Amino acid sequence: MDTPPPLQGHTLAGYLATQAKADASLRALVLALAATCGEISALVARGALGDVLGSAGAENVQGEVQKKLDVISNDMLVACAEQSGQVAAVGSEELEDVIVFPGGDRGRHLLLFDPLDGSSNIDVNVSIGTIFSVLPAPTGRAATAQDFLQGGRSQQAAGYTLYGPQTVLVLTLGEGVAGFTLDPRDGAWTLTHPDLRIPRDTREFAINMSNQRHWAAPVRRYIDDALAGRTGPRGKDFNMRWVAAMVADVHRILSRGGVFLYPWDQREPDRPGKLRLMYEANPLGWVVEQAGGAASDGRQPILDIAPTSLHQRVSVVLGSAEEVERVVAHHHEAAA
Ligand code: AFP
Repeated sequence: MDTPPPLQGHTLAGYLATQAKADASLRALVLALAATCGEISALVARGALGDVLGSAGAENVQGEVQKKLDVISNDMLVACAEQSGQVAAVGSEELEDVIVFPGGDRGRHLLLFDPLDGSSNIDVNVSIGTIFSVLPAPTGRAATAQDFLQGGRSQQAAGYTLYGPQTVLVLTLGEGVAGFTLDPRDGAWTLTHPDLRIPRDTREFAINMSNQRHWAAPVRRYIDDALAGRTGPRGKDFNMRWVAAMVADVHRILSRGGVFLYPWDQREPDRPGKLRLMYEANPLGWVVEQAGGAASDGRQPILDIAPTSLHQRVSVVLGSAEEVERVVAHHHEAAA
């Protein structure tokens, strides 16, 4: 029998204690976030029994109809951040403006989150998740909305919880990616995946094919070549998966490889993409890079993008490095 990696079986707190990049403040924040995500997981699991399904009857800043669980989980994460004492201010996909906490010059971190990613899956009992990103807060003064506009490489911690058949927390602190499984009996997180790695090549892609006619030429070319299979230019058959919750598609890619695309399309030419840079692309892009994969907007690494606004959207290609590089090459050739 193989010897298990040394940290397997650690609690989340035990794991954090071994991480040189996590100081006491960051450790306390990650533990607080994990505890709240455990509570969200319990609500998700109760579903109709907990009266948490259905619409909240309002729209968020993105113009999307909010689900009850979007609102509940958003409020829980805001409260978690404030009560942790480690956070100066939060930004959420569900909130138009950032919230600066009273005494917002003391918290060491800024927290960004998508409280419930994949909202359209909630009422049909399909996987959803919470995505978070931690950035450094300014010191000696209160945080402002402008302080959130830091590139993805400034992140101090990032990850997600996936509420699926099991609830898992996937975390990076900038030295690899670790996965923890929640025990719903006692709310404990145990390290079950000490070193998640994405294989460089794959035969699986994830994209919403119903948008095919709207894509730009480089994306069409990539998907056409994959669909041509063994007798086409790629010389191999591809499989396709699409969960409509990025967090679940990314988790599959972390588990067995694959490439995920949500590209720009011509329906709204002025909009760079559908996904949000600060709440989705940056945290998941960093997780993917830390697991040996790549994350790009088709031209440059997601993490190199200098944000200009909190709710900025972006085109996303991420996952197995060879496939991402191929999509990027198609974009560069088309631009030449
Ligand atoms: P919601 O959280 O608003 O449902 O959006 C989920 C998401 O941003 C991302 O998680 C999915 O990959 C993508 O949208 C699905 O989009 P389509 O519904 O256009 O396939």
